[in-house]
Amino acid sequence: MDLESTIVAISSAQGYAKRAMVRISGSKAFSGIEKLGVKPKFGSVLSSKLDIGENKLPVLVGAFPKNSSYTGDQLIEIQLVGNPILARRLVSLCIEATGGREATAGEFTARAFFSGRISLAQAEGVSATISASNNAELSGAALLREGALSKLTKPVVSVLTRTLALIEAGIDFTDEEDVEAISNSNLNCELNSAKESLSSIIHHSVPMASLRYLPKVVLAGKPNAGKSTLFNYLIGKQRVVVNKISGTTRDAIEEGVIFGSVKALLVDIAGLENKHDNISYSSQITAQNAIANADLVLWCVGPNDTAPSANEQTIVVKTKADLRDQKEGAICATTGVGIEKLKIQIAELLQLKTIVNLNAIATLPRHEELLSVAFGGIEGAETNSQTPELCAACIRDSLHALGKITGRISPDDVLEHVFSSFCVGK
Ligand SMILES: Nc1nc2c(ncn2[C@@H]2O[C@H](COP(=O)(O)OP(=O)(O)OP(=O)(O)O)[C@@H](O)[C@H]2O)c(=O)[nH]1
Ligand SMILES: [Mg+2]
Repeated sequence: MDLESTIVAISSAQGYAKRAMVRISGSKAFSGIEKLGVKPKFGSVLSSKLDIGENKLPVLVGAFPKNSSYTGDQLIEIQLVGNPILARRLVSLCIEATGGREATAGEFTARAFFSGRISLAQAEGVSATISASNNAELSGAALLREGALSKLTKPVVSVLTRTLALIEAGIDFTDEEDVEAISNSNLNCELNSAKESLSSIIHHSVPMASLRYLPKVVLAGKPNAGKSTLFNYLIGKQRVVVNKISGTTRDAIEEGVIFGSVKALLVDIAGLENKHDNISYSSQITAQNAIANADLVLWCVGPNDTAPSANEQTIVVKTKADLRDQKEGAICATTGVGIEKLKIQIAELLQLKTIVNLNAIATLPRHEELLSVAFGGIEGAETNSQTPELCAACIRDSLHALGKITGRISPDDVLEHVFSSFCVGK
């Protein structure tokens, strides 16, 4: 991995936006920006103008000195108007001025790791934060960024390192029969304590991917109950056909919606009925499957339908308030009456269902594999506790795997694998 070149990239999201950001990191970052006519001060943000093509554009330039920047090297952040063509032109100008090159995916964070600013697990937390799609994922990513996994595995590493040192000392002193570096019972006790700690970490961890799961909210009820009208209202566009003829919806249609702070998949399905022709039969099966897989059912009840009882999986929604004598607690999806209250009710129920155990540690597939290898190493050491050389080799395997979590023992290919999942500019 080339750590010498000065690197440049657009660090803001792709496409048009209010603002865009271009970042430069490396030893030529300051001299480069000065060549473009801007004289930034360390640790401050300067308002200036840059000649990017035809016009002088107002920009904000933040300058972070070596050792106190994100990357650990000189870092310049230029904010400009969010036009992607101008941002690309600025990248080219900066590359020319610094003699650098365009950054590859995750290279800014990779530099932060190589300069010792962050551990590998923390770098992975940065990537997870960028791609988080809900609160649960954000909390998981925050724990990764704070290095929770590295902190938790640290005591296990100390026990194993100490035990390994004693076993190795024992091997060195094999000639001196009265010297016993570690007794068999102490060895087993240390290995058991390391195993229990690691088992507890594994037990309390949840795969990051499982936090990405979007709860399914299904609109069910009799035909013509007003499900599709409510679906369109909740997603904010005319996505599905609405008609007074009952049996209009045949397929299950899904759209992403945010209820409060929970992102969910809203599903519109066919009205439930006892028809036996071929098409109805398939759409009834589709509808029943959707209900069976729902995290929450919004059971829509028209003015003439009978209401099922509500439970923690079902909210009974009385539709078409305008056509009812008793309007109390009913919604109207053509005018929006009562829907804000319904959304709050949905959000509260979803929040309960998607609650994350704050003590749980979010792990990426790489961590799961390494934790399992480390655990296997300790088990191997226990099995071979009577044979010091084999026992030591197993402990070394375990330590090696734990070291890879924080990145202390990391070959280049692992690092490239980790940072390639980042976006360019981060
Ligand atoms: N007056 C009034 N009409 C409504 C309301 N909501 C829906 N409708 C009408 O009721 C009819 C059926 O609405 P849909 O949303 O298609 O009902 P659905 O439950 O999806 O029906 P299926 O797809 O056949 O199961 C349409 O003519 C809607 O315009 C409402 O709140 N008030
Ligand atoms: Mg419908």
